[in-house]
Amino acid sequence: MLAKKENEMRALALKLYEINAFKFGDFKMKVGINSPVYFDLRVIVSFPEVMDQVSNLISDYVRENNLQCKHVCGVPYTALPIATIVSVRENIPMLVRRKEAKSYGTKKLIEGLYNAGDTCLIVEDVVTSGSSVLDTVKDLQKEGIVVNDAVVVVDREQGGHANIGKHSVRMHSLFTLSYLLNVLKEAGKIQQETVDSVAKYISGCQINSDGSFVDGPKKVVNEFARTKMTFESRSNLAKSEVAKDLFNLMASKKTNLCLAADLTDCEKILNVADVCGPYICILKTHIDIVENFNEDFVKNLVTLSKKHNFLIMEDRKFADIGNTVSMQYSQGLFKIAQWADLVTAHSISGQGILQGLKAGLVDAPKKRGVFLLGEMSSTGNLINEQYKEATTKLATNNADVDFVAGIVCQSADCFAFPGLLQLTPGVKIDESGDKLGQQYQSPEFIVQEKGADIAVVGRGILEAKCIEKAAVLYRDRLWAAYSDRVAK
Ligand code: 5BU
Repeated sequence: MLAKKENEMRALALKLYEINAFKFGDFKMKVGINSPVYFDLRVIVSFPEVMDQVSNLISDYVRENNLQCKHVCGVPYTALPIATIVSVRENIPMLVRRKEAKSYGTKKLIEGLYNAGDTCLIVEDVVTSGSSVLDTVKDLQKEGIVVNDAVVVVDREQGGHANIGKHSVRMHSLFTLSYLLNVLKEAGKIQQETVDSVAKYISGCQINSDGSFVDGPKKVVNEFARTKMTFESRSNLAKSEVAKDLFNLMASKKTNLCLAADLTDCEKILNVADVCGPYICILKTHIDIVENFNEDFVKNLVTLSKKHNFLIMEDRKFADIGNTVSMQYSQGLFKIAQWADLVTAHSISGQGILQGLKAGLVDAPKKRGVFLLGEMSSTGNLINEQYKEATTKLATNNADVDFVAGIVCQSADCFAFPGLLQLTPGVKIDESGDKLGQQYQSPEFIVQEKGADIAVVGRGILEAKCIEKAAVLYRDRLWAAYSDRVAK
């Protein structure tokens, strides 16, 4: 029985990781310093089986530990649906705490039928300092309701248990952060160094319920700052299989150069691929500018990609509804899904773009991935901060993140998750732009100041007297810039 429960807990822990309910990286926290681990259990509403398991475990916990309560109340908002299921399943009437009192009508903070002196159990998703649980406790207490217990899904072990205990409320947790780290490590999802650096961070960052640090503010090093990590260590955190491969390919081949083979003749593209292949990690195409496209061309390109060990990216910038994208990706003259390891896509149509691309692979399941466009290099482009943020969210927080290998953007602040790659176009040693709005930055600036993991270079190489020499020069300068970045 106990072993069965333990297996259930482990499976759920892995599932939570898989659906991105928690992840490792460099995340801004309410308390002002960045955390290497971030929980976002809001996603579980999209996974009914996970909702069911989480609520079941809470129900079981309440019953098995004989926690007495007349009501159950979820801390708004994430825990509300969980509390609702527990309420219905255990037949315990629910109370709903409003975040703000209504400005009309009854102005009540607590909805539901209760009497002063009633007991209420609190349900919460994640506890850091415990302040959100305590806010709910205070509002219930104002109404004369007694709170003895709070059951939380995850305890980040940063002081919440003690802070809540100081207010005579017992905090129980299904998972502690240490438990989750151990399960992931045993399942081979993360390395011991990840466990150690999170543990170091957590022990140095204990928080009081008012948000201040227990031993005063300390310098806590977050070893998960994306731009400080090596490609090898980031490959462990990638959700996309292609991204994992690409991180390893870059590390072993020592190149973060992507060549934009913007030429209109098949033979010329194949020649460039053969000459520059040894120095690049990706060869990027615009297949719709090719004049003499034929199936042999893509076959030969794939052969060269194997010979020289690079990936092929079709810079198609998909931007339609899922159904159309699915056809554009897999059918028509180009049959992109057949030969391109990676494609680019605008995030404009939302999750449908990812679903559409995935649907395009149904008949030919292959290791494929997408780079979403978070920013552009051209002057006057219309992408704003809000759009950029929404793109990052799409890349990190939905059911299809295993298809997202990275983001095309111009700056390190676009995203924090180290398992994604930043691909940055607009790179040239001679930084003057072109006549049509392209803007260039130097290899060093783009990698060290702008956070690029992979730099896209087109005309900087294609227009050089000797394309091979130019490819070597860009490869060397970009790799040196990356090596310096992670060494600092
Ligand atoms: P260039 O010759 O180095 O300027 O080529 C840059 C390539 O990157 C080219 O294929 C563009 O289509 C592509 N690109 C870009 O330049 N800027 C962007 O923001 C995006 C793609 Br997205």
